[in-house]
Amino acid sequence: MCEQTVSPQQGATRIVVDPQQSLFSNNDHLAGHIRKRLDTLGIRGINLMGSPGSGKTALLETLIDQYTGELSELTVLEGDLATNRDADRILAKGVRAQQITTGSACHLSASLVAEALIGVSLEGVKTLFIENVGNLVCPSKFALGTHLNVVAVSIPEGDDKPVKYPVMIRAANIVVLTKADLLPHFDFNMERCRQEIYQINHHAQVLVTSAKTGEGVGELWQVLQI
Ligand SMILES: Nc1nc2c(ncn2[C@@H]2O[C@H](COP(=O)(O)OP(=O)(O)OP(=O)(O)O)[C@@H](O)[C@H]2O)c(=O)[nH]1
Ligand SMILES: [Mg+2]
Repeated sequence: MCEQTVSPQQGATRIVVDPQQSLFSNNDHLAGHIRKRLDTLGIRGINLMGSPGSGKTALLETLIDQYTGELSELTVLEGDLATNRDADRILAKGVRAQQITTGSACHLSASLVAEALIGVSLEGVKTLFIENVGNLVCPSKFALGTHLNVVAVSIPEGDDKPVKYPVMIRAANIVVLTKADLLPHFDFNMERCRQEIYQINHHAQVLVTSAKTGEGVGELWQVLQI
């Protein structure tokens, strides 16, 4: 919130800025520019979020494996606090990738994405994936200019994670329940989990995938391309 006051004696204007509100509005403004650029180029931007280790990079690797078009149509920005490991995994699949290392920040921001995009050729690209920093709260607050928010929740994390971290579920267009091959080893109540996601966000689509077996990944591609 930005409050403006005028002192009658001095005619001075005092502007009081709420730093958090200002941070979000600056971020939203820049995200709007990124969105316009993606729209102009005909690129679909996807912000992939989820806890550390929920299987985001593995899901991207499997999406790449199952992509039926040219790999040059895909580009990935990888967000992590440290290391280029996730970008290296994507590059090893033959897809352009750029790592963004945030140092201590627990989420990506529109400015980090805009900066990373300076170094990336978007020619011929149809889909831009942005893997956010592993975190089930903070990334949901920062728009990146993408068209879809995809949230990965893995079976081993437990079926209560959506209801315990509703802020992220509220931001999701698609919730992907990952590591389905591990279902036999965990007490994961799929039906209750789906219902709780629906209660938090009845617009979110819920898909179940496994990067190990490839289950559900073709269906995810269909939903991403609509
Ligand atoms: N069994 C099984 N293991 C998986 C699956 N997907 C990912 N894993 C394993 O889960 C671990 C984490 O996977 P990543 O893809 O690195 O997870 P991430 O969400 O990208 O992790 P961060 O980038 O560190 O947040 C690795 O040991 C993967 O092999 C899956 O579908 N099935
Ligand atoms: Mg990763």
